[in-house]
Amino acid sequence: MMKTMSGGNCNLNVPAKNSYRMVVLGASRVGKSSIVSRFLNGRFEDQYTPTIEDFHRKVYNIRGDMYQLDILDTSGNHPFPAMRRLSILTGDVFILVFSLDNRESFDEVKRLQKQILEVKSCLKNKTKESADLPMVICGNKNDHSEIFRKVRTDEGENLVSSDENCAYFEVSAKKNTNVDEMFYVLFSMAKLPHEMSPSLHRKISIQYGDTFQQKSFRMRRVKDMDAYGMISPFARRPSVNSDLKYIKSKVLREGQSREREKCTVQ
Ligand SMILES: Nc1nc2c(ncn2[C@@H]2O[C@H](COP(=O)(O)OP(=O)(O)O)[C@@H](O)[C@H]2O)c(=O)[nH]1
Ligand SMILES: [Mg+2]
Repeated sequence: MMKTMSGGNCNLNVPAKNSYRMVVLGASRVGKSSIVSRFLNGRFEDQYTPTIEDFHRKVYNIRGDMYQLDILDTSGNHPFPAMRRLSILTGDVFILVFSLDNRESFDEVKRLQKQILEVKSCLKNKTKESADLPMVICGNKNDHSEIFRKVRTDEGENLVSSDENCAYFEVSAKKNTNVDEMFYVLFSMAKLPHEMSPSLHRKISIQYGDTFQQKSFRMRRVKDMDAYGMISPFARRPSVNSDLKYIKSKVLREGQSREREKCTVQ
């Protein structure tokens, strides 16, 4: 199955198996949108702009293969619990953010981690321990002086100690500390190409959209890189109906690959 995506005046065909969704969750004002902004365009803004629910899409050409990463930057308020549940259900990889100077935001991350494991293990028909869910817990704002710190490093590390698909990072979106490393580890845990990390691909503008898909695209660009990423400027958050279809197709595909694995083992 191929998904056709319009990017400007170009159409990009990304195989459904190469389409992923990253969901960013956490209390308000902890720096979720700032981390997403670092990921997408390397910028940081001191000004606070409340997020309702932002949706972004990045498309990659990595060694000639097309990948798509959708990013759901949630609000933190979640007036509708069903919508949060839906966001969790559609997520393939998760970033849970708290602020190191805010204890309540850490408690919220603990609740979110529990909820994600419950919801996803139920969907995958697995136990919470074997849910196999790539997740990074991020203590943000580590540029602040240590006297403001309300959460110890070992408390953050404890949240991930029993799960090899879960990692803890202390980052600063403001100073761009540890942000690239965090994405690199998240993509490695999810078995996604590590070139999806911001520093490991060349950023391409939408004007190259038409040629972006071609296998020969890389030959015309710099020789030392063979991974390119482009932000889709017209991405819209899919409807609830599309989300439900997405979940269903993922479950079916995972079921099929489990069946295939069983066949190879037997
Ligand atoms: N000092 C500092 N401030 C940050 C950092 N990340 C975000 N902020 C600020 O915290 C506020 C909330 O950030 P935002 O990304 O909008 O938080 P969100 O509500 O979780 O999306 C903004 O004023 C940001 O400038 C950081 O790493 N260090
Ligand atoms: Mg935000």
